[in-house]
Amino acid sequence: MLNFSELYPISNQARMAHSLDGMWKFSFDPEEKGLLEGWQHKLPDSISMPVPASFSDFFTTKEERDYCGDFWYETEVFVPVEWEKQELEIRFGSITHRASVYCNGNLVSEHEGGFLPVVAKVTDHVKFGEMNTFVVKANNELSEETLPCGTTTVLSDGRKLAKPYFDFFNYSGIQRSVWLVSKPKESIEDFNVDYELNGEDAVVRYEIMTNGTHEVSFELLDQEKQPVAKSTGKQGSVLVPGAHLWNVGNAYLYQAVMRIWDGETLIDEYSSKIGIRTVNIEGKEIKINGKAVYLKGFGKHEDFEVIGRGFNWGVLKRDFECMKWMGANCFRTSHYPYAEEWYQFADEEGFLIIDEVPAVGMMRSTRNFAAAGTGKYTGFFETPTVPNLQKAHLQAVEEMIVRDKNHPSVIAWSLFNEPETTSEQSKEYFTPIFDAARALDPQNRPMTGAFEKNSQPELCKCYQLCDFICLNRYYGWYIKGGPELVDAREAFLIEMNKWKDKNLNIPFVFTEFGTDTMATEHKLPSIMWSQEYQNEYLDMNFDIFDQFDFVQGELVWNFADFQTTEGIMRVNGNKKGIFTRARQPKSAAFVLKNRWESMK
Ligand code: GCB
Repeated sequence: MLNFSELYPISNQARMAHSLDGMWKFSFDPEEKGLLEGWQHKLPDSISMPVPASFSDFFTTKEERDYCGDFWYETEVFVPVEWEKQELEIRFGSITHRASVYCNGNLVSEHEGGFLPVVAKVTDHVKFGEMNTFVVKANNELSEETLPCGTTTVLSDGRKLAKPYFDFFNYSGIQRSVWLVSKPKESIEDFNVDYELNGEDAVVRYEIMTNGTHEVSFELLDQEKQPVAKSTGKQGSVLVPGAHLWNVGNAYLYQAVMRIWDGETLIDEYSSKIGIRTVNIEGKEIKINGKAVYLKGFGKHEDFEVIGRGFNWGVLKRDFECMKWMGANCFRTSHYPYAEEWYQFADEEGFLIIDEVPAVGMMRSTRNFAAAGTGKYTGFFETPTVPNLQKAHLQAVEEMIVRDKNHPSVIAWSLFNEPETTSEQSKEYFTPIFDAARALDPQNRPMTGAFEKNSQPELCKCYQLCDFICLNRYYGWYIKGGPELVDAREAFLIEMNKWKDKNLNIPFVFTEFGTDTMATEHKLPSIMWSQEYQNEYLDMNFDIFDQFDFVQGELVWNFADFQTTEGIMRVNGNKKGIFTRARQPKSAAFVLKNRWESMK
């Protein structure tokens, strides 16, 4: 059980959410002297730093861009006297990767994990009617005991360097919005909804968690804000006659309004948009509202020029416009839960999301994505660090599901990306993770994980945990690329036939397939890295997908080019984007658009 509420901040007659986004103060602390010198009270020397944003790409020196270790943020905020009777919280959408939060010098929260909210109760530490100082001590080192996995090395000049076991830049900082939240002492802490469809009608079951004993009410408003159903009690259900369903590409959102009452007096109110829809797996099909849907779309990243992984509504808007233009209906939040605004917008747009926990890099190689293709990797789940890692993994699963469970866009949970899955130890590691996730989701959504090439049907010990299977496959890129494409096709077919022979009778979704492609390169005949090759590779993959009726989705890698660690495998980042990093289409975008539009 989480000891804080993850509800997204809102303002109404009972609550206030005051944005703390803007320019904060910032200091690196390579010598880790901040605490001893009392920086938790106030930063001595500082520079300015925008929030939300990753700090790296603002800088003009490598030392600052690649900084690894402790770093600090500070802001000041006035807290009005009128909030004295309220409960106050500071809420960060995330702090990457770990943080201690101080209010006027007092430690109010410690949090591990860089992609889920950090919430601290600060009522007992704020000064009402005065300015208050909030300080964050953060750290972005990587280890094999925390998610995502990697190591931290020390260079000969004494600087620390993050060595990710994953293929995206280790962007860090306060990368999502920050809010000061004032809410009643007795308040709504969480809620669950789940749905049953009966012909034209729907039953909405609900559960409201509060920290008190007063009467609770639940009301549903339609899109015109007209009441359509009402009930009282912390748990219950309401009937919605002639329900408007939330559908793919055609979203209908109701407003759930929850209130706590003392007789006629309102104590607290929280409202949230919800979409009535069901998700289930039936044989080889993924069904939304009982209708089979083929997933078309992308693996994405939160990644953009200058702001790194910082949340930005403009980037979000452009990405959705590009995805809609292409006829996509789905994306995977590879390889971590995204800022909550992505899910809110997907709810509005009728997009489907496979929500992924930051369990990436569970293979001991800085190039696991490449090593994957060659079979060279060492057992990951056989080291003394595993129990701590599993604890961090379970915590991230809980925080992700509690945060995202009420979004209609979320149709499945991905509990890992490309771990080692062929040992008994991997099965022992993942079984409790899947059990915990299943117990947490009130909507019993399907559970899955993304499997790399070594997770072959005859070797993998973890696909059995999944309700549908996600495959990341690079036949024609990491395996037999360029002139060998014809053999890549054969090898791909051999693997697919082995899966077919298993008769699993469950859906498969390709969650990665793609080629690095330079937007500058054209070549006739094609060559690897040219736009023509990306198209040929895609055509070969489509030909395979279309031969197997259990393939129920294709999420190409990646939506856009993105930043990675430097190295011989990457040209200023991963270039597998269908769009450039500036969100302009490569020619493959037109190939995919044609295919996806014709699949409607
Ligand atoms: C993968 C990883 C992804 C990489 C991709 C690649 O298998 O899951 O994070 O970016 O391959 O392009 O190599």
